[in-house]
Amino acid sequence: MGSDDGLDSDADAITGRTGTVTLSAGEYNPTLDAGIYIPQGAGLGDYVWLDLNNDGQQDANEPGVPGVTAILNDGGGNPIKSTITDASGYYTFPNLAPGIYSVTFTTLPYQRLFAFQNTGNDASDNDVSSIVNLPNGYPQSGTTGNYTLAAGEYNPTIDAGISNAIPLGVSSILAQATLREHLSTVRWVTRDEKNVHHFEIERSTDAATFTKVATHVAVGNTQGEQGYQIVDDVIDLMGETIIYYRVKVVDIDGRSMYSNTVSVRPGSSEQISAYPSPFSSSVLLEYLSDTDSELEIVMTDLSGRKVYQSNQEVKEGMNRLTLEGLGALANGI
Ligand SMILES: [Ca+2]
Ligand SMILES: [Ca+2]
Ligand SMILES: [Ca+2]
Ligand SMILES: [Ca+2]
Repeated sequence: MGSDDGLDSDADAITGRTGTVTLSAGEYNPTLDAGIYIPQGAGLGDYVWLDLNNDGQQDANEPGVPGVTAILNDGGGNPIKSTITDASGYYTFPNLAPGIYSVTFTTLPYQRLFAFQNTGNDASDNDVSSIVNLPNGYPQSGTTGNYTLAAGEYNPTIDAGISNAIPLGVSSILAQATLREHLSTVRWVTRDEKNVHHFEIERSTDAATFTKVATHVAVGNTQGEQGYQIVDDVIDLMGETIIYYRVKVVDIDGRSMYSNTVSVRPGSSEQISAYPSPFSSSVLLEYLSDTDSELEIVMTDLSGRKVYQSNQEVKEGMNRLTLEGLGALANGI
């Protein structure tokens, strides 16, 4: 019936049987819609696919994803049984009692996310609407909403889409640097790494020309903050007034982004370092003072223009000062 064998019913309207179809071992034939499932009770399925164009819809050129575990839950979300998608990405839970069900999909391919959910035609969309993530930020599982099956109803539209997009980068990176004797310690904190490969620590004495002085492997995929540090021996640069550092984030595909630029001052026994965040209007200063005194804070941008000035009381030892309300001035100290 109908011109599209993928959409029509292959059951004979009178006998309820399909014609003879040859299946090889393990093969699932998704074109046998009505005839295979309906005779014994209700059921649901039936597909996990790779959403190549990331539109949340199954397209003709997009492949099924084998080996994904599908868990059938009752109306209370309690697992009842599980199966695994076949070589073509299909799964089915046949012969179910009428009732309320949801499906949880787990064991996704390595470092993949779910596709856009409930976008467009429900017959060919991704129905995963509730996702539990692993510590590395990738999904441990995703669960659909609830579906009500009537007696004898088979619902093949409960599908999961796997996103083709590989997320990259970090949502933020913040660096700081301190100098003790002739050793610079450069610390940086990332937030939400996605497929980060490594970091390159770059140094400059003029804030214009930077040279790579170290590399550091990345955890790669994180949720929340992750800290790193390296120590850079600058004994040959102790005659410089100021040494700048920045950290380059390199993704697995070679894309990169930079942290803020930070600095240390070899010529001064008093050390100051600033940790501006590109996403806030405040700056944290760490200032190592020889005496109790008043510190005049002057910030200039990279062209030497004065952009901020204030006086702060400091005590002998390490002082931590937060400067608020800097707005757009928080870059380029
Ligand atoms: Ca698609
Ligand atoms: Ca849907
Ligand atoms: Ca659907
Ligand atoms: Ca389907």
